[in-house]
Amino acid sequence: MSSLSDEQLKKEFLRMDKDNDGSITIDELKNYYKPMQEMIGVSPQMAEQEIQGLIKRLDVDNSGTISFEEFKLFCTRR
Ligand SMILES: [Ca+2]
Repeated sequence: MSSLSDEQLKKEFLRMDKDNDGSITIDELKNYYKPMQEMIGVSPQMAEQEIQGLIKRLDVDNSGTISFEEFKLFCTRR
């Protein structure tokens, strides 16, 4: 059971999907996570590594972008 509803997931997804085309690109993901990581004092190199790892896990079909389905799968998987 997931504690996040579809609606919450969608909101989170749309926050990252800056151009609202329904998929998150690597750049969009970076733009979203970099400032957060900088805020908590993660070095740019570490941040880059973490983002790359995240993309690998998120982009199940290796399309280079993250669809809402992929995002949802990632967030609801335990
Ligand atoms: Ca997008």
